Amino acid sequence: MKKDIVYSLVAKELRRQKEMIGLIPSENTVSPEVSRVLSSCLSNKYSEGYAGRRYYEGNQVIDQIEFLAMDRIKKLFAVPYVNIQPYSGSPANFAIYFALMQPGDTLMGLKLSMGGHLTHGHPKVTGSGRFYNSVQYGVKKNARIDFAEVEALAKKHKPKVIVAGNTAYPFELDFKKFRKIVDMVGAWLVADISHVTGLVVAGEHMSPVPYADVIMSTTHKTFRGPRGAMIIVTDRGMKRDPELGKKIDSAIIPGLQGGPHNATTAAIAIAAGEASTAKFKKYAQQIRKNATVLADRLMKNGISLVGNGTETHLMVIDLTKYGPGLGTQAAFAMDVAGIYANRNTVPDEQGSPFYPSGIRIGTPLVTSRGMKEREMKKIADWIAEVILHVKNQPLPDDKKERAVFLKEFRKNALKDPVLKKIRREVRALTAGFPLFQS
Ligand code: DSN
Repeated sequence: MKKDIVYSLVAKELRRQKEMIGLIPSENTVSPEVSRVLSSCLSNKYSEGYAGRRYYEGNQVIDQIEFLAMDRIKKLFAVPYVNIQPYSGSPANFAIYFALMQPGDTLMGLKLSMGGHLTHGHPKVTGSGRFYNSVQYGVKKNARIDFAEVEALAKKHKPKVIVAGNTAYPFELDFKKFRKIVDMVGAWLVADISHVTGLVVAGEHMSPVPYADVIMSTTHKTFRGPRGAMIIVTDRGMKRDPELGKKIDSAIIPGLQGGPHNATTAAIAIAAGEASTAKFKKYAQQIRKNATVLADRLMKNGISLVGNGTETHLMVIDLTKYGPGLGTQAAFAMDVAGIYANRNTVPDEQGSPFYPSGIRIGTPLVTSRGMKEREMKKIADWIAEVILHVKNQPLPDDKKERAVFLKEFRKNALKDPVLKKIRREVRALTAGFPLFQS
């Protein structure tokens, strides 16, 4: 029988990941143990309901796995309640809103263009922006959250929920400051720590546990688990509403989802076990060390960063000084050179969300591959070389000209000798750092 082409596509993708340097800060590479349970027989089973109270038979073992995953997460964060069934971060955030708000209630979150997330109330095009009255706060000139604005907006709009969370914010989130404001207006504090969970459990980022009522996190990213999510209710949240855990559970099923993905549940249990080790603590420390070295070296090479650096695993390269919208060309050229990242808006963006002036990069994946400070310096030098190589090719203002320009830019980049040279050097480096490591 002819082999299904899907297998060769998967092999092609594996080769791409192995040969390239992955700097998308929300991506990571899981341990072989997490990978193994993800492709296990657990995918065959339906388990609507919760451990110990299912709508389907045959869940004796699945129940044990779900209890184990929940216990491990509860221990890791020292919290009383967790739901590990959300399919991913976006539905998990929606489930929290579903449990805490009525349509039309006010939701406050960080603007997407300044490092927030679509589900934090991005207006018009998202569910969170359409079903709720969304009020968005921003960052100051130094790229740090403007807490004076958060306080003023909270007092004016009396939100039901304030989200402290981000996807492209390079600094530590100060949950204590959020709590103070939340208490002034009687809102719920929801911490979306998807990006920094691994750092939080390792003590490398302020923990939201003492301050937030509810915490949401995806389970991949710095946590190094499977694609999934969890919702935690803290002691504070349970004290305020002893039914809150049950409300979250009902928001997930029957509110928004059907059966949980049991292979993911098992992989979360494995990842939680891994995250509780001294080895993981070292790993999280190295993620931050690597990010600091990468940031410093980029700036030494003349590359500007939003907020001039990082306190976490990520940073945003600011290309505004080369003219608006260079993010598209620079990210494409980096990809050709063997380094993949994502183009991103910068605060006070002069380009547009689709053609922004920034590139977001981070270190979780390269750290999982065992890369350290020495490699970060090399990577920074390569990124700088690419950016300086394409910096004089800004995007035309005219829409029609833009499409023609980009087509030509991409065609030329694919055969550009400078980018090809870097790609060869990148391939030589990545060969020494296996993709899957325990
Ligand atoms: N897509 C994720 C990220 O890249 O940060 C957030 O959902």
